[in-house]
Amino acid sequence: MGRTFRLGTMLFCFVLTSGVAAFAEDSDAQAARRAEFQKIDRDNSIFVTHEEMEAYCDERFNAADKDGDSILNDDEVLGDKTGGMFATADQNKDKKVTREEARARYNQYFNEIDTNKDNQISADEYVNSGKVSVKF
Ligand SMILES: [Ca+2]
Ligand SMILES: [Ca+2]
Ligand SMILES: [Ca+2]
Repeated sequence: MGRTFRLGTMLFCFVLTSGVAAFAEDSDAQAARRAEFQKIDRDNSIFVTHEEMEAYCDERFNAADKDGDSILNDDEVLGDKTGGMFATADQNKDKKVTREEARARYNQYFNEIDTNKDNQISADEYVNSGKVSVKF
């Protein structure tokens, strides 16, 4: 029994170190993307669905919407780090971003990243999307 336990522990350590090694090969930007992906993938299914992306959009939107009127004005968009995605979400250029505009932008982004068009984003699609400069 002790032997089985030791073998199990060794196996566990091996999996652990190889996991760490895999992560170590990521560049900083990729590691950041991977961490972001894990945040969006709420149920840890290793795929991000449209629903999860929309939930993430709402979360970011609510955090940016300081006065809670469901519209992001210029200050709210550019005033904090959430800029990026929301700054390009303003379709009609009235310097306000509605929740619908924000969701539309995230949806567009989702479709850009979903390179194999299976309506889910895999970790690899996310990390290697070539959109590393896009800030959510
Ligand atoms: Ca998921
Ligand atoms: Ca607002
Ligand atoms: Ca996909």
